[in-house]
Amino acid sequence: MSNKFLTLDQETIIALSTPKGSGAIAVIRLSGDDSFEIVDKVSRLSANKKIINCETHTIEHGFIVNNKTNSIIDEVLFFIMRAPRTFTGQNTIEISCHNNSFIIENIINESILAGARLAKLGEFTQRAFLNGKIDLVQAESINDLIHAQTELAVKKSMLQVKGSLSNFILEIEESLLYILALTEGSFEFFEQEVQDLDINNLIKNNINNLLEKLNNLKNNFNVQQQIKNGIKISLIGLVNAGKSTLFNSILGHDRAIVTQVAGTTRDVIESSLYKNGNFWQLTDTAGLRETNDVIEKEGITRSLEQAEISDIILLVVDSSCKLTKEQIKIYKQIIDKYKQKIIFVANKFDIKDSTEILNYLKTVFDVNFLPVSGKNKFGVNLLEIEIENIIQKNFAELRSPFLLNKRQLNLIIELIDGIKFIENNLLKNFEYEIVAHHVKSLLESVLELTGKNVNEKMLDKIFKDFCIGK
Ligand SMILES: Nc1nc2c(ncn2[C@@H]2O[C@H](COP(=O)(O)OP(=O)(O)OP(=O)(O)O)[C@@H](O)[C@H]2O)c(=O)[nH]1
Ligand SMILES: [Mg+2]
Repeated sequence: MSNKFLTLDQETIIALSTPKGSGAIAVIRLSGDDSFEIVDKVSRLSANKKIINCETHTIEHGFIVNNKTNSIIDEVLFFIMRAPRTFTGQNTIEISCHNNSFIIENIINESILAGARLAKLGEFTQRAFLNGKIDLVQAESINDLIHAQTELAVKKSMLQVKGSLSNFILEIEESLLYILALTEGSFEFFEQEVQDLDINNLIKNNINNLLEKLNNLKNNFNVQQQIKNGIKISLIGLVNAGKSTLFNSILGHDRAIVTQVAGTTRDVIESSLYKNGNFWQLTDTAGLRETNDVIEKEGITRSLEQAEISDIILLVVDSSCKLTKEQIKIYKQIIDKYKQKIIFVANKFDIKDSTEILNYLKTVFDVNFLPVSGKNKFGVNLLEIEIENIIQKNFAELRSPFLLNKRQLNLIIELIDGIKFIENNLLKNFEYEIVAHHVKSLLESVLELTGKNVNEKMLDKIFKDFCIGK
């Protein structure tokens, strides 16, 4: 379905579609009714014909020329695609040229002189949406696909581009339409109590099923974010426990400063790495302890914030010496709050490697510690496997073939609240006319998800997240 109610500006747009930087070839894309005429003005085909007369979906060899000086700017290939069988639904040409910033600039400038204009952020995808080639969630998925940080996110975004989330939303839309039909149908049975009760139950069951589906989606959002943006892993522990040493050891280079002075790390240090197709956002933090030092205090506040927002905490304990009561208390506070996402690490195991130490830690904290040495890398491999296992476990729990973004999540939450309101307030009192009214407004929110019901301002906001040339 095309979204004709939104204005689609018909100007021909142009942008570099490949990333700036080194590489042999760059692709410049034009889209719009006049693409062929415009490129004809700035080009000369080897086959001595005009692009406007070429077959659709063919490639032609030729040159881009400077009209003023009549000199050749570059030798290029033209990929000619006629509407509507194109990504944007409009006449499209992709010019494959040599990847040199002067050449690219000249080709774009010449085309602008010939009648094109520079594309805005995400404007190609926006046109694909406005021409009904894709819906809004598919458009957003293209952006997600480009920015996907993990292999799994690539797979999910790809499914989404193909319509997995759109199909889910369609199911929601159908469920709501069914509930609407039931409520509207029930006006007629208003006097007959038995039928009324049956219908009431039927509506209730349908509402419950819908709520379950939506709630699952909402609850999975955290894991979805991990798949999308990578997994936040932070090293938390007392001063001098060896966090920075272990951090460097996992990263494979000396990123954080390590000294024997307690309180060396004063701020959150972030670094990322790819492991088995996953993106780890690793953070080293300031060691925890009681202190009056203002800077250190602020550092510790930040460490605790990291613990809160992390997906996985590596709780690092110096296993070479016994802990004081105070120190145990500090660790226990973290454990009480975040036990589910902690990996317990007995560091400096090279100093005293005995099961006695592990037993001691087990008695104190009632959990098993993984022995490692950040210094000589003993056990670091096993620790990484343990991290990977937790990631896989988290990901396995998420069965949905799509990932939401914040806009979509907010609309899902809106839907959940609206449905709950119907269930708790209206259905009990058999107020079907009001129920119908509310279901209708929920349907509007659903349409907003796929973009069948969005205004231009919102669209601009969504497409602003895209890069130029997309
Ligand atoms: N023997 C041994 N020493 C270690 C190990 N890890 C760290 N150390 C030493 O312990 C001291 C503190 O190490 P850091 O990595 O700076 O400890 P930290 O936890 O980051 O300390 P703060 O930043 O002060 O909180 C340094 O002298 C390190 O060389 C280890 O696995 N074995
Ligand atoms: Mg440190």
